[in-house]
Amino acid sequence: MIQTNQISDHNDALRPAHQRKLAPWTDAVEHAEPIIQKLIEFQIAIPSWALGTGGTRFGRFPGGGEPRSLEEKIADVGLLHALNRSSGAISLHIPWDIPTDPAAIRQLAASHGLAFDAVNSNTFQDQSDQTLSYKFGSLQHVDAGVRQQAIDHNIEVIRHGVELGSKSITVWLSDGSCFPGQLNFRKAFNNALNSLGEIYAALPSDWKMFVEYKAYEPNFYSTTVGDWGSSLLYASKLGDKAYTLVDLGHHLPNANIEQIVAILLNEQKLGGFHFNDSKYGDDDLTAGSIKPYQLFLIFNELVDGMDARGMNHATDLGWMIDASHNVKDPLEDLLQSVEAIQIAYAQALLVDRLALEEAREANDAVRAQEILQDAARTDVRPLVAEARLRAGASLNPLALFRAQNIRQKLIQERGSKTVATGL
Ligand SMILES: [Mn+2]
Repeated sequence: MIQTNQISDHNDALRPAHQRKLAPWTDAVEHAEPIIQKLIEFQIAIPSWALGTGGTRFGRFPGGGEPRSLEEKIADVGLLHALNRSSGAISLHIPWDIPTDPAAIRQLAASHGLAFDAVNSNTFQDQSDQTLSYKFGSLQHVDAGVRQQAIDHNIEVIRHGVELGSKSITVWLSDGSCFPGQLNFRKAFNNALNSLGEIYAALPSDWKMFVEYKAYEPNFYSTTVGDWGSSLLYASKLGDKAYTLVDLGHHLPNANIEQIVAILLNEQKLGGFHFNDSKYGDDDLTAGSIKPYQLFLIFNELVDGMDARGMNHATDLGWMIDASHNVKDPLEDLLQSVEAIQIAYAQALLVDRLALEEAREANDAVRAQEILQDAARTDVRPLVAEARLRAGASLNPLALFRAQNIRQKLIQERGSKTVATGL
């Protein structure tokens, strides 16, 4: 939908202003170049369910032109990637996105320069053709038959992922309880662990399993994988291919997520990341829209912890957005999220780590704060834009999206009443 010449025309018009903003950085080329290169390499996967308007239990207000099929979801992510060259992967959700012709789907994704990120299983709702219900849980369920059905589903998800070239499965369980006394916590834990063990045994040798935790919702009294401690426990018991996945919205208020990240990296058990932002809970808001300083502090620990282990920032962890909210155009929201993530990452790369360590060794809390905030208050947007320019993307993806009336075109093509599958 976006042609190369549209991007280059757009960039030509913006280039003089961009060069002026970039000029201060060209004096610090040694500083800027490695950051630009890392930004070019850094790709953030887009989940298939973020392409439609989200909703709440009170209602949903779709904006029109939503993708009606897996092919159209891939086209939407391809469009994002053409605009920013930083969204080069899509994460599918089974059964919402079952590929009927995997070879064709792979080819379509490749034509947009997209890879397949983690596949996601779904045992938090019942499908119409399903024999047993997940009302009271899935992998933790008191009934072995329900557990087996959930295990079989997860293994089927792995099989779909293999066909697409995916290398990981994310298991998020809504399992838990709503009322005190409802659940035997120890039995639920052991049932979930045994079920996860059967799924783990079906992993191909080069695959990873991400165990995602969430504090509450849809269960409101207990969640069987409710925090990073229980996720780490499951992942540790399962084996080397199992990792904890951190979703920013899945914590209780004021949790110190940057500290969690640091410890998980130290234990070599951080596998993947779901970006979003929130004010109250799992709000699914645009990354960086509420707490950009927290996002920076998290990236500061990510960079520090990955560097301490000699990890490749771009490839050694799974990076994904997980958000689906109610009022914005989903594609515009995703462009904003990707840019917010890139900004936080670039700022974290600016941190003077030697000076920070010296300040820590001297118990100089004032100096340590100055070092962090010096990086966090630096406007790195020219670097992010330069990375886009060099990668063949748009200098200002959001402006180009609007200038090309892309949403209006999608509505013309797909209709104003379309609902993305799964939502
Ligand atoms: Mn998530």
